[in-house]
Amino acid sequence: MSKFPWKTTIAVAAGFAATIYAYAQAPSGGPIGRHGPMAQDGSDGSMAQMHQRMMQGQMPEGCTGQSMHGGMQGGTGMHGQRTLGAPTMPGQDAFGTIQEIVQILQTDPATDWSKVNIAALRQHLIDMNEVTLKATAVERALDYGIEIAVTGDGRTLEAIKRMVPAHVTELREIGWNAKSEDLPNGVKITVMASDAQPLAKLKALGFMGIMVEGGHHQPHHLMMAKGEFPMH
Ligand SMILES: [Cu+2]
Repeated sequence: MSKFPWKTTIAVAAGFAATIYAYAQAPSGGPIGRHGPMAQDGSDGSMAQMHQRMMQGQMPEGCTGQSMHGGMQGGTGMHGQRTLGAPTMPGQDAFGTIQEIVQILQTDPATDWSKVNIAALRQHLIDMNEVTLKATAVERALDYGIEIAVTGDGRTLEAIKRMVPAHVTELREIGWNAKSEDLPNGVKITVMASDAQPLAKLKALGFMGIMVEGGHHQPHHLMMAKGEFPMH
């Protein structure tokens, strides 16, 4: 596989996926897809702003109040059935993620199409799928931390080698006492407990909970699509 700049591209797979997934489905209960998965109303284009709104639980501009929690509001019938209108589901989370990014790029007049690289984003989303759904994670409690052997073969192993060490680097940047080392068929992560990350929490989080810490994927995906990650 190509060498992608995963050092700066880190994980947080599930958190990302969940956020975008929720976002993409936002209009599910509303009256007939008044807005698509993302800023089809032409609003925004700034990932930073969008991310901020997502974190605040707000909707894209132009959306009405029923979307984010629409399933339980507006379009819900007496017995809980949704009011169905135009479909909004993109089909797959990765498909919806790319669709959203393309829409953002299309609504941003500053997009430099000579640099846009959707294929790179797709490869990263395949990595995320492999690591999230197919990697084997064997967790072992240490006296003051947790050790996780993350292994796989073929495409899964490639994804582990790209994503896991890069994520551990990101964890260190946010203050975690974490390290990774190569295994023949994967990567071993060691995370030591701290006041902020007590042992019980690390054990509870386990591999995927630790992988979603941070929240770098959304902005990184847009950067990848824009071709703004240096290849190395
Ligand atoms: Cu990602």
